[in-house]
Amino acid sequence: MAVAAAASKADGQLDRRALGRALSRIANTSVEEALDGMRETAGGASRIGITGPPGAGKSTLIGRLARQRLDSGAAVAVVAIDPTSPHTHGAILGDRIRMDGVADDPRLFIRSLASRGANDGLADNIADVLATLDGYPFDEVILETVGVGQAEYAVRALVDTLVLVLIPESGDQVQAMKAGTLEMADIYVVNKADLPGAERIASEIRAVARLRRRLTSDWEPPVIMTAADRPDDIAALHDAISRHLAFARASRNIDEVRRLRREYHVKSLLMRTVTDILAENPRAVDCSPREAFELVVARLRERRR
Ligand SMILES: Nc1nc2c(ncn2[C@@H]2O[C@H](COP(=O)(O)OP(=O)(O)OP(=O)(O)O)[C@@H](O)[C@H]2O)c(=O)[nH]1
Ligand SMILES: [Mg+2]
Repeated sequence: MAVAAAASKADGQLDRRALGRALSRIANTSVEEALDGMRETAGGASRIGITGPPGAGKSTLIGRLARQRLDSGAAVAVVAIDPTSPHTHGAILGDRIRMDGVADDPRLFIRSLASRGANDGLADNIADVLATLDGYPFDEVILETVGVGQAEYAVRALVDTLVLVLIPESGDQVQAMKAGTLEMADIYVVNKADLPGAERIASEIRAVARLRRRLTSDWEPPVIMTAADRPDDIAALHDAISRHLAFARASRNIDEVRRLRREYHVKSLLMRTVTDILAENPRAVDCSPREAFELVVARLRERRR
């Protein structure tokens, strides 16, 4: 089983203060410093992405899920990317999880990141953060991201199992998403299933899931209806995640996975650098795109000397 196989990691002592310091350093570091401090580690935790529209109940679900995964023996890190665009509902993740009484568990680590800079809805240093976590004895990293659209493409490359959380009001979104993002998820959740309309949206998603099965014929993404206060629902999601992690571990090409993650990492480091260069040279774009491009490339070269 996914969790049992990795359970030995939970025995390793988690140096929370060292990890906290390392993550704070990353938040304030330049790309050059990030590169200098980077070590590639073998292994690394299983990564579970939980994504969906604002206010879908992702944090609440993660709080419940974390409890189950800790109980099954895993040491768990939760990273939540808070969108900078303001929306008012919901407490911050830490508070929500604390309410569930899991935050005191020594095998749980929680960190929120501002979704600064990145053009894909994630945080521009998320790859650095995940690489840092790989150096600590976690069995699993749960990544919460907001969004329906751009963010899913990015997060897909970074996680082993992608859970898409929708709610009964997401009907129009399901229609709009059919072409792309919806097909990327490994597990669908219709959350707030205590509200009316949950069954209708679940059957719409099932139709998409069946289509995907016809295309790939390996994993049939389950559609799970959940309500935060129904423990059986959370258990069903927990089991589906464990099954998918085991499936992914058995079927994926680990070298290819690493290559894709490295590609994402390099691209995000480059994007940060180019963004810095443009910020330092605001007049750089007062010319043709070609001239602006040449200027940025020249500045990039200077930085590497
Ligand atoms: N009816 C109902 N409400 C829920 C359920 N789960 C969460 N909520 C409520 O939905 C609101 C948003 O919950 P969050 O867990 O903060 O949602 P989120 O998706 O993490 O929100 P953002 O991170 O802000 O995008 C809160 O008021 C929750 O109490 C549920 O199963 N049923
Ligand atoms: Mg949240």
